[in-house]
Amino acid sequence: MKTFHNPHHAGHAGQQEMFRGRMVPCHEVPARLDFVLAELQRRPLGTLTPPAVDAAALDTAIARVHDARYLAFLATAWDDWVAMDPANAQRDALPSVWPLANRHGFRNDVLPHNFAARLGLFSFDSGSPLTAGTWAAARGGAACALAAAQAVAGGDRSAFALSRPPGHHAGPDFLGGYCFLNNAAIAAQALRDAGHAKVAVLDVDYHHGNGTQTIFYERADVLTVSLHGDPATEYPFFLGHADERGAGAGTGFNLNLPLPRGTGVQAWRAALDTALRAVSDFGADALVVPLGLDTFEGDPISGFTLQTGDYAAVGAALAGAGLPTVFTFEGGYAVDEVGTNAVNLLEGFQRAA
Ligand code: Q9C
Ligand code: ZN
Repeated sequence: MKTFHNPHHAGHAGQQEMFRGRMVPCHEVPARLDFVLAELQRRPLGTLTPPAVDAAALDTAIARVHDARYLAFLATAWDDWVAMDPANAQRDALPSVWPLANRHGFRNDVLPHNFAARLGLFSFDSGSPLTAGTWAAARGGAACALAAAQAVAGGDRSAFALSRPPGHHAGPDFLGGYCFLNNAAIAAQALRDAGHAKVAVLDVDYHHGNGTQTIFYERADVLTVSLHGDPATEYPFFLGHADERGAGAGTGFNLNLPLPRGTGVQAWRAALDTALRAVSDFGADALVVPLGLDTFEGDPISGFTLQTGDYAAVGAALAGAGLPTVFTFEGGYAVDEVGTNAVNLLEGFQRAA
């Protein structure tokens, strides 16, 4: 399994996120990736390189998934933030005002000139700091996803996009949940564009993959499946319920398996089997796994109780799908254990594949 790691990731290093009325240190820190990289150096699964993708091909791949208006916002967001006030260069950009959707009458068709308003327009939480290096890091991550998809489309059994910031909460035109560009969706679309007729996304992060669900919600060529903490109590709260089955042509091509906080490995593995059956019934010819390790018992912001020793069997179960597979690195905030847990899963996959 080739791993493509993002050389620009450390440029995205938020200082603080808003949590229950105060600012707390960010959970999504550069050390997360460093620990996975170190573990892959200790227990190699294949080559470990930065992605080498054509810049124009990368722009195309990103634009297949994200709206032009959102990408234009992201590309200049840091400069626009600093232009508001030179002192902002020392502070992360966080939103503080949002246009509520649905019946509230706020417009989202008129692009505000005010940067704070635009940041709110394109985001859904105040926990995802945008910093000087965010755009380069997010783009570098998309390059990892594209390189991994290209490797798999070229015949590799599997590939790993080892990047941060994560991606599965980012939608066509919004950031949130520490995510800016949806790496898993970029990989899935790249696989489609390379000729894979049916691509399944099986999201095993603790949190519902709302961005990926939204991107593919009306499509029948990409099945999205997510097992996650029940949004009734868990982030991202406003999506991820079992009755969301897709819309229009995509009806029947989204499956959510919400599980209560406190779920242990036995019930979680049963849900994974249900997810894998759906992938098989769909007739997928390629698989993308948004790989969050925040299902771990020791995760500081999550509520499942999987153990380090459980992850190899999870990897083996995923290999049982028998599909060319791209993994994208998502959540997992128990920094000391995230490398061991990630490589346990990937090694379990590789041994069984
Ligand atoms: N202070 C991913 O795992 N807020 N994103 C949690 C805890 C957001 C998680 C609040 C969690 C986002 C990729
Ligand atoms: Zn997560």
